[in-house]
This record gives sequence, structure tokens and C-alpha cells, in this order.
Amino acid sequence: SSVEASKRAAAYAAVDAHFSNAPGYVGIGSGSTVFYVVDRIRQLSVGRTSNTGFVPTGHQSRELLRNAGLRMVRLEDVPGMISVAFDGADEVDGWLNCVKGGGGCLLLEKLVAIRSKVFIVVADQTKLSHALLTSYRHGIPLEVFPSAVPYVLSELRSLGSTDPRVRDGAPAKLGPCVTDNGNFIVDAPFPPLATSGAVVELAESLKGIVGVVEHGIFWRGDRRPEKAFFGGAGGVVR
Ligand code: DER
Repeated sequence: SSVEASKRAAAYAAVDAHFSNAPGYVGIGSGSTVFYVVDRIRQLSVGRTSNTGFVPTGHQSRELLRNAGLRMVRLEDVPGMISVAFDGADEVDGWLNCVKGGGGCLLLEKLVAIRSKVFIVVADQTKLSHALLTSYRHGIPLEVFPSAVPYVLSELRSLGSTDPRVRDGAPAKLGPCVTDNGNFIVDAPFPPLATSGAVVELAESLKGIVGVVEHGIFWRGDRRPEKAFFGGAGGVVR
């Protein structure tokens, strides 16, 4: 499909521009676009000694790396900084703020991103938006400690979230979706974040709710990508 071709184009352009098989560490995020990042890295690594340790951001990321035969290193075993991290996003605005967490891996994704010298987002062009929460309609994903859920939902409503809800695991799993870290995901819809100030204000408010382990706004205040590669239409790089 054209969306798949667009994901592949974005991923290949990003890897060709920012991956080198030099000694060091490379962060690998989660989602379907990152599949093409790993595929391109595998192509470039065939027959070459692997000087690079790849840092996964969850079980799906680990599976991608294992299937590609790339050497994995746990985040806690990485000394110093990760050279570059590649990840997808659910929505990216003009300042490169991102909504992430549609795949439920946002905690390790943000931990890997914040340990990376360079953070690159790859996405099909449908993810580019003039304001966060205009195209991605499910709300801000939050990793929430399970027994904090009733309190967190109440706090989110006080912040103006319309109908925040625990992400259900069905049909794959009955009951709540459980993250790789044993927490729940809450999706919290808010009105579109049309200004940088609105992004800052919401990100700081979400971080301040006791029981929210991490939120899915990747912004200037914690970690925003240096570059985003969008596929399709000649690819838009910002
Ligand atoms: O959850 C995330 O932030 C992932 O990066 C993911 O949402 C991106 O998804 P996609 O590459 O499958 O569109």
C-alpha cells in the first residue's frame, strides 16, 4: 500500500542518513515503521562485523532485532550515551513535538530517546500534523501504575480530558492491555494542542499526576526528535 511504501521510504532515508556501522549503540523503537528501519540496517550490515549494539524498547523491538540477527544490548548495560535512536510516532507537529504510545511502549521509548545523542523519528506522511491531537484521535497515551488508575482518571478529568480510559487488551487479551513493564495504558483525549505553550502546559501537568509513570508527549522539556523523516511525496525532512 502507499502507506507502507511511505513508511519504507521514510525509514530507508533516515537510516541511510544517520546509521553507520561504527562501534557504539543504536536505539530501536517500536511499531510498524521501525520494522523498515531494522530491515534497512540489516541490509547494510550483511557480511560486515557488527560493531554496533542495538538497544530495544520492549518485546516487539527485541523481536525485530532478534529476527534481523542484530546484537542486542539492554539499556541498563549501555555505558554513556546511545549514538542515535530511531523510533516511530503517532503524530508529529511543526515543532517536532510528538505523540507516542499508540503501541504501548512509550516508557522505554522515552528512556532510550533521552539517553540518545540524536533521536530520529520516522513516519508515513499521515503522521505530520499542524497541531497534536488533531489527526491522532485516541488521546495522549499514559503508562499508569495499575492501582493508581481511579485516581489518575479523576485527575485527568479535572485537567479537562474528555473520557480518559484504560486501554483494553481485547481481542488479544481480555481485560486491560498490560505493558512490558507490568503497567496499564490510559488514553486521555484532550483538545488539540495548537501552540507550544499548550504542549508544555499539558506535558507538565501529566507528569505531575502521582501514578502516571510516563506520558506520551515527546517535547522540548524531556525529549523531542532532532529530525523527523516522513515518507511519500519526496519525503519531508524536518
Ligand atoms: O507507540 C509508538 O510511539 C510507536 O512508535 C508507534 O505508535 C508508531 O507506530 P507505527 O510506526 O506502527 O505507525
